[in-house]
Amino acid sequence: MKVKSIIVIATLLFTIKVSVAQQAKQELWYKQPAEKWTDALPIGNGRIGAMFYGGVTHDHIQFNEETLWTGKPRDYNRKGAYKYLPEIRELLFEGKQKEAEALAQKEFMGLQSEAGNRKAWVAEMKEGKGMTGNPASANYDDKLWKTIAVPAYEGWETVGLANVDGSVWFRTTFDVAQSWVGKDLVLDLNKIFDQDFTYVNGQLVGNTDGPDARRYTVPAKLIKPGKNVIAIQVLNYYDRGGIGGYKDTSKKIGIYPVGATIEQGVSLVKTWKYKIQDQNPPAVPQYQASYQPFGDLNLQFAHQGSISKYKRSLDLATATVRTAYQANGVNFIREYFASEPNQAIVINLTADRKKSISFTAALSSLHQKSVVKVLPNNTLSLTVNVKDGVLRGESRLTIQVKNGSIKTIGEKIKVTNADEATLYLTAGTNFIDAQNVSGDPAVANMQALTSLKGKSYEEVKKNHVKEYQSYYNKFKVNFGTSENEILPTDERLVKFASANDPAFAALYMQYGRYLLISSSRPGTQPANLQGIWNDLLTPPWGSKYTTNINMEMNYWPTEILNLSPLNEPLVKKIEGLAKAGAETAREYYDAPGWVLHHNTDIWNATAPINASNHGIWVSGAAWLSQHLWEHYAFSQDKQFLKEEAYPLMKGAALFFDAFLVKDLKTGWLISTPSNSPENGGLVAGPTMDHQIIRTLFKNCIAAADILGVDPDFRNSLTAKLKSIAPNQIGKYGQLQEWLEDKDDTTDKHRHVSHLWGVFPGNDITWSQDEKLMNAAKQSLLYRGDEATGWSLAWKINFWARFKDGDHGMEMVKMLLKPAKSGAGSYVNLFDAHPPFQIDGNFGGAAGIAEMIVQSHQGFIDILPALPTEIPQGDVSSLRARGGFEIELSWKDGKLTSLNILSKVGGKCKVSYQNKAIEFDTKAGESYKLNKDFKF
Ligand code: FUC
Repeated sequence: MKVKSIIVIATLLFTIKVSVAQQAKQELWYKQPAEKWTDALPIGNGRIGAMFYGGVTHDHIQFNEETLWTGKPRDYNRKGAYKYLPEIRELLFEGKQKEAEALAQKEFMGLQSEAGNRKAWVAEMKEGKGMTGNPASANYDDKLWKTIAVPAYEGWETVGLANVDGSVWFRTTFDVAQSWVGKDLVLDLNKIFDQDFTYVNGQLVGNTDGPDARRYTVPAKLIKPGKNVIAIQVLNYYDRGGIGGYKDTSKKIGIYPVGATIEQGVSLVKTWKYKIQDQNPPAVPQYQASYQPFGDLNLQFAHQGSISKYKRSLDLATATVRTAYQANGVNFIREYFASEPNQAIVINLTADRKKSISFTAALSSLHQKSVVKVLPNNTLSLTVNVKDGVLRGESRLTIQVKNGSIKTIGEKIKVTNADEATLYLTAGTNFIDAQNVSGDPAVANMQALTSLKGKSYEEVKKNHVKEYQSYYNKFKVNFGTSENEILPTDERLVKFASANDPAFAALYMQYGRYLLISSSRPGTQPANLQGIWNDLLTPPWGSKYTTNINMEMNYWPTEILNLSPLNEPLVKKIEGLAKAGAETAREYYDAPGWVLHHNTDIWNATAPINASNHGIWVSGAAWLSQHLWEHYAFSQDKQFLKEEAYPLMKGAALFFDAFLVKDLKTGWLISTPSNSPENGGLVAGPTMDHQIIRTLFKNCIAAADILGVDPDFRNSLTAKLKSIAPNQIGKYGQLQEWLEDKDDTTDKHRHVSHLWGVFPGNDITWSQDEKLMNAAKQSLLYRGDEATGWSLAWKINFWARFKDGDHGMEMVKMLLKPAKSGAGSYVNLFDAHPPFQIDGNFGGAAGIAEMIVQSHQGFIDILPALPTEIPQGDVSSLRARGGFEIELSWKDGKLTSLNILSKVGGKCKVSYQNKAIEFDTKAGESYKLNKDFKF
């Protein structure tokens, strides 16, 4: 072989090796299928999302469509609530917090949805509607009833009655010894969700509605020696149902003589008989609506023989999930992705031996009202109607095969001996916008299927990858290679806290970007508490939008991590909220502009919800306005500032212009009534509000200057700005959370709201006020490190701003530890609050970026908080305020090269450690600096 060709081969080999290494860095992978939902791998096109379990003989694909929610367009505002505002304020000024909260709870909370007729339904259930005979009676024949494990503290949903609310009868027997005769007995069932009518030998012995423990006395006269019968009618209105027993499962439910103990009695922990009486309980009033799962696609494969070489993976570079394995000597590959151009979930099944693809595909849904139908051309449709709401969905599954046969059997599609099969799953709802639900759910399906006509799988995949990479490829990160890179992701996660694996942190950044691209594409709804992934009918916190931190955290990575277009859904949402929030401003505060309290949903709810001790927090609109301003600050897009951002920001500022009141004691302008998110109850003047409002006013003043508009408004804000209550340092050297110096240094609350000014705000910075910065740091030290998932992520950002990269890295390790019962990350690296909440993924990704570059102090700060454990790396293209894109590399913890691309021209100020330079730039030009910070 000639020398030249050896070199060519060597180069080729090297290239292959390098690209494989890069590939590995951007992959989550596992040696086994998912057992739980949080093991499964997520995909999404911003509108449709899915979770893949990757089982060999049974693959489960759970999917969502982002507009399927409970509820309907309605007025959430309590009319004339503003009449109570002066009295609530007065009570707070007088220090009567409890009285203020009580009045606010009564007169100031939003309106709930309508309640069903509980009384009538309970009467019907008691009369035995839907049952034959009287199931309470001792000699009732329950032979044909099914069986269920009792108790189930997490609800009957977890032991076979998934998705059941309503009335269910339970029956069992217990044996009574001769020695018990003549004694009263205690029937201890502890928790029942939600209401019960409990009978022994046909006689009612207890009826409780609500959370109280069920410990009923059974009179001796009801008991006979030998077999006795317990029958319980359980009425469940919402969420988990059934006989719960004890949370601590070492404690038993059972029956025993009065004066004895459960250990001396008969355990009732066993299999009981049950019968569902009715599944339509009356609606429970809700403040806001919940995001809903859509359906499930189940694939059943006819594999014979042993299975080997199993691998389940998610390639972040192409947004493609893959399951690969060998069965009976044949290599099978399944590829799954969510196409934005073709609005479909696409699943491609191949094998390296012809005629090997045989399976059945079926659709189902948790929704009680759901129907699967067979349509022409081997297509299935699944239609769903949400309970307690007006939204309907339709999904379609169609399959294309190469060779082999395809037919429908019953409501399933059966593919036999194909060489290859491609499944297209589409979905739509009747949601058009928060006021309009007149859409046709079939339209999205038909459009998607039409767009797919005549296209090969390869073409569809190529278009998907191209569109996805138009976002994903904008940013690259490399923190070097580490030994653990070769490990499956779940094993790597276990080791991360104690191993040197900075590359895993880089992967986590890219995973955050992947999740945001997958859940928030232009034209879709913003990412909610779970992005777009949810498999529960009653998800935690409704899987909606909490605006006192969580919704905003979802959008922290967009600007810095070069995903700016993904803000579009947030901006559109803010427009909707501003309309709804104007009504809330009028009804609650008799004020102009718009206001948003601590939560919202798909219907743009803006009124206070839940409880007055945390639901009355007024700064949602102002905080969201910061995102509008930041979008301008990073992009310098004046048209956006003029047409979209400024009118919304102005509306938020107009509200506070009217809302702020003079504090009688200090003379400062304060925000009242409000709350330091979820800590300390209803108060006058929480620090966070003042930081947010001050920032809003400053940004509005700057925007009005840039746009040359509204001089009077600008002047009025400038005048008020000086009077807003300032940040204060308290007696423990802490930054005060409240107006008064009343912080508790042992308070470990997950919210660290008064540090908003440090991050995401810039109300407190090193260059403006070192003392305040140190006080803020002291407050964070008092709060401690332990926290929920999103709170850990927030703390990464704080430590980055405090310029303590090593403490930041400690927090990264806490976020990236296996979530067993506490905070951390699940097997699929979803953030665990717990439970799953996606904000931590986004906040964590943004926090690592803040360690590399910051730009909130009027200059670009290079490597401001580099952790010792990330000694080398290269990054392109992080974005900085002023319209700059930064490419940099470092080695041994020191900058080795820096390239700054100026997108729009103008002055650039950069600083690295104690070096700083300032230079003029031209739009489109790059400026290279060496390690000594010289051109
Ligand atoms: C806020 C937080 C909770 C949770 C919820 C969704 O209320 O305080 O921890 O994240 O939002």
